Amino acid sequence: MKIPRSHPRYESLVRRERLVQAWKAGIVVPEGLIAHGRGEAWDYLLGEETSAPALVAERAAAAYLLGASRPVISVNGNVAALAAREVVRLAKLVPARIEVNLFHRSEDRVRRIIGILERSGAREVLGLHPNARIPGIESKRALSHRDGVFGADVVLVPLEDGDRVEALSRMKKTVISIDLNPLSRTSQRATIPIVDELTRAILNTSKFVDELKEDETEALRIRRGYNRKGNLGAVYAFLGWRLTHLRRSLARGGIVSRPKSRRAARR
Ligand code: PTJ
Repeated sequence: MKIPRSHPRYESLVRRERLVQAWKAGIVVPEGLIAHGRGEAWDYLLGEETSAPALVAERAAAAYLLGASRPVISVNGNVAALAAREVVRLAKLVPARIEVNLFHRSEDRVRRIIGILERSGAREVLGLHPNARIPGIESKRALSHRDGVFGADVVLVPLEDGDRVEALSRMKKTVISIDLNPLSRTSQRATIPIVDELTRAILNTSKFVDELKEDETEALRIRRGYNRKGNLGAVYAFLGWRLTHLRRSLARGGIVSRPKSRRAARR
């Protein structure tokens, strides 16, 4: 489907269309489309832009990725469909390995997702021949590689399920999550929960990696100073502020939530 650039929700529609195409190509599962809808609903509430607390978490994520001995980025169907190029760029910057781990795993899907990542510039993507299992997980997402998530000290897990985050935390790994739902078990259990939209979160984290790469002292200071409880509390406070703001706009007779793209189109 051709989406007109002038459409007030152009970017959101492009993302949806990408997911639908990826579903047709056997990369995204139908459950991934539902998951995306949930994410979009939270993004509406959060104002469809990166909040200040999310930026703090993204900076901390960059500092932890740079301080890692074996950093790994885990990729699933939705992530490959929406942010393959961005993930590959981040992996090269750190540098980190990429592993495909799927909840609805089939060898065919793993192969297709590796293909997308390779076409985006990735090399030696793991996932096809797992040689380990994350203890305590029943799903196929437990399947992993010793050089990948299983052996990592810092793992970035975008659009994750809470089970694996808990299991990875039990293995004493530093778990960085990206999930727009601040109430999910993933956000509750991750060492560094990033409550932001996937593409924005990866781009911001890459920017911080670029900045901090040359400043090990600052990266260390950020790692020492990061406070997950305080940061997640700030996300809730931001959400509370947003809802109050929306209620006031409504009381004044305004439009309650005006998407950014519409504002941009009017300029
Ligand atoms: O490709 P597979 O087989 O590994 O399956 C992938 C999905 C996403 C289907 C699987 O991991 C899944 O079922 O995930 P959940 O449990 O639905 O969790 C996904 C979380 O990601 C939800 O809390 C959503 O709010 C959030 N989310 C969805 N889209 C985005 C998002 N967060 C940030 N950015 C998004 N674009």
